[in-house]
Amino acid sequence: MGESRDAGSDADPPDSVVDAVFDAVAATVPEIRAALPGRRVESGTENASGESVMAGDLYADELLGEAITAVSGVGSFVSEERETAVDAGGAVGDGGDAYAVAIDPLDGSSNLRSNNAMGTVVGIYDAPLPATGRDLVAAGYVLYGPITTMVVADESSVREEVVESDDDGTGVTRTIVDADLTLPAEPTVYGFGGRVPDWPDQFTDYAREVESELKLRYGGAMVGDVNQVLTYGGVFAYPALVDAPDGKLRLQFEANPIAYIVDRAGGAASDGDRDILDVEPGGIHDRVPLYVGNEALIERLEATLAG
Ligand code: AHM
Ligand code: MG
Repeated sequence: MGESRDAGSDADPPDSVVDAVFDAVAATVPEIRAALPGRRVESGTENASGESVMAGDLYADELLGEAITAVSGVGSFVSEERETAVDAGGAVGDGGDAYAVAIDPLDGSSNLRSNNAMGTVVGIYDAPLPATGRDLVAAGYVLYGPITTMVVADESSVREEVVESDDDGTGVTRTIVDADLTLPAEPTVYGFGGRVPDWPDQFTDYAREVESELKLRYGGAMVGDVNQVLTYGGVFAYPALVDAPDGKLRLQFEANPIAYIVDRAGGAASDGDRDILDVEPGGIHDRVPLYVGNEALIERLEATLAG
């Protein structure tokens, strides 16, 4: 086990805005976990992407929104579950010294009903949103699995922490279990989203090759599936579909932060044609195909799609 510290304690002030944001996110973990059993149903509303929102999505969004906008140095906050950005005070980008934070509060929330893994995704941008992945200064995710872990990537490192509630219920303790998270050189697993009949032919060709080499591990939550790739090596994709050429996942909240993390861990991420981090966004809720994992597998994917 590595070093541990209490998140958000007054005695241990964060070194930076980035640290403070991840302290705030980690501090919500016990409340989010505790609230989920009663929130496994649809809320009856749709989000900006036209998807049905679960009660758990709304609760996580509310809690994380409050915690993150309270961080000094966060100037703007935007979530997959909100139409528009929240002004949190402080100018972001040129002339300003505040950051914009984008989150997917509960990634893979359709897994709530079946009690499978889910996550929270966080991107911290040094530019107003929508922005490119090159504007990220840090990104991370929480994985609500049998244990709760948080992976945090910034300029200097990618680390994995275990997040546990303190015995007295006053906060959480974060213990670094891997201070230098690196994608294994030898790939082992793959997981691809969408229905096979909806895949374009070139992607089906690629999938046929990959499935003859690697083992299928797909759980239906990007955070869980990418965490398997980071742990065992391999490739995750939510591809372009014949009737949805931009795929399903959102650039600001999902693809950019995951691309940043995997890139920093020694892997690569593509939209099928170029590095995800170079994709120019149109709007906050833009979707993008995502292919992410070991560099050789992503290069082969791009070559196969190019025909
Ligand atoms: P969500 O953020 O609304 O939960 O949607 C994103 C999730 C991803 O976690 C996952 O990769 C994908 O949707 C799975 O979609 P599907 O259920 O269509 O396979
Ligand atoms: Mg999501």
